[in-house]
Amino acid sequence: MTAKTHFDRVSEALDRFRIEVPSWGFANTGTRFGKFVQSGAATTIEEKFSDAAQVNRLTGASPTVALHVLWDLPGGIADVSNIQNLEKQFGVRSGSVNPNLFQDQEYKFGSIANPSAEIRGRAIAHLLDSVEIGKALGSPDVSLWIADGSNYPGTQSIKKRIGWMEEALGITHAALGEGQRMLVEYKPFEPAFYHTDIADWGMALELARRAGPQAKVLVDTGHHLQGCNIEQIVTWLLHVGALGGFHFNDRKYSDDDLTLGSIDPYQLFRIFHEIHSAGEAATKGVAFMIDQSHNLKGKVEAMVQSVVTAQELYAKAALVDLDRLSELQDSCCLVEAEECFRDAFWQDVRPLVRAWREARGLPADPLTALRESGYVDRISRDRERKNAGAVASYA
Ligand code: RM4
Ligand code: MN
Ligand code: MN
Repeated sequence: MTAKTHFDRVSEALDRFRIEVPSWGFANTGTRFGKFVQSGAATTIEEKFSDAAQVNRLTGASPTVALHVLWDLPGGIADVSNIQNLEKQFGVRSGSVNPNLFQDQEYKFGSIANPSAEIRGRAIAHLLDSVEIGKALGSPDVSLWIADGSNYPGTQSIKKRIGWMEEALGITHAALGEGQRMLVEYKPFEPAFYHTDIADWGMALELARRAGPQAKVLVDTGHHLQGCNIEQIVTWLLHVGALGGFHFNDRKYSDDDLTLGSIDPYQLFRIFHEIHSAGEAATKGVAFMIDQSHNLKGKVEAMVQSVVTAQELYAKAALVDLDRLSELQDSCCLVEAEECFRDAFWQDVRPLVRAWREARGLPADPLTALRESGYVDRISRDRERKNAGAVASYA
């Protein structure tokens, strides 16, 4: 393959690559032990939009920002016009709408899987509000993370809770508009530590299936038990037409929400390889989203770094010679096949990505451009006083 071909492949891949940034990735977030407050962290939805727009300006790849209903639209549907004004003001659009069924005191024993019919009803009402918010904003995806579960064996009926979830998701699906989707996320642990009601992709897939054709599965890369082969799950979900999207982040131990590709870039490369090899038609609707919380790194810098890393790994995966790999696999030439695969991973695509950025009128080095823009210094000054009052303690 010539250098020209490599550039073409990288350009083609990057021209279509979009990754959504999470509003909560710009705010003060932390661990369950506390928060390290950053003077530049976003304290309002306006500041979150401003930061998201800055990331998009530098990378050209993140035109949408995911919203968390309770944090970003505390007034519900009444806040939609405010969001629409921010979209106009900052030039980035609303992305997935994320209901919040984990924060309120009433959800101590669950939301849509709570034994109390009254609490389940409130959770369903919030899901329906989120669907309406999505319609009003014109954002296609309502993205559900159900935090329900229990901490001790025998304390809850796993079976009854399945039925309650089926009911709630069916009702939510029935309210979806045309073209609107419902993404079902899974997670094996945390906040509950004995059982999580939607613990893995099998449960998410079955619940999505029963809810209806507009329900798909969302794969959060941090939501698996150690050693899980995530790319195999991705391939299966693509095979059955049920892959809705991703929440990208990296992890070393649990749901660490570290910068994507920071611990195991080869894993993200392998996931992107499955996306590339499935072909454009099969992966058209698959939403790429970042779900990270930067506890120690600067928020905007970390987000730019994440988008850039995702672009690089996506570009690398586009360099796998799929025809040759397929022949080698079929003839069981194991070492040659592995080397063909690894060859793409070990290519330094950064000069090609840089050339692509320049060709598209984008800064050649987004992180340097961010530093030179003075944006982080400015927001750190402007927001310092507001952040000084932020709550940092654990207890
Ligand atoms: C969860 C999950 C959800 C995200 C929340 C903040 O672990 O990943 O997608 O909305 O965190
Ligand atoms: Mn997630
Ligand atoms: Mn998570």
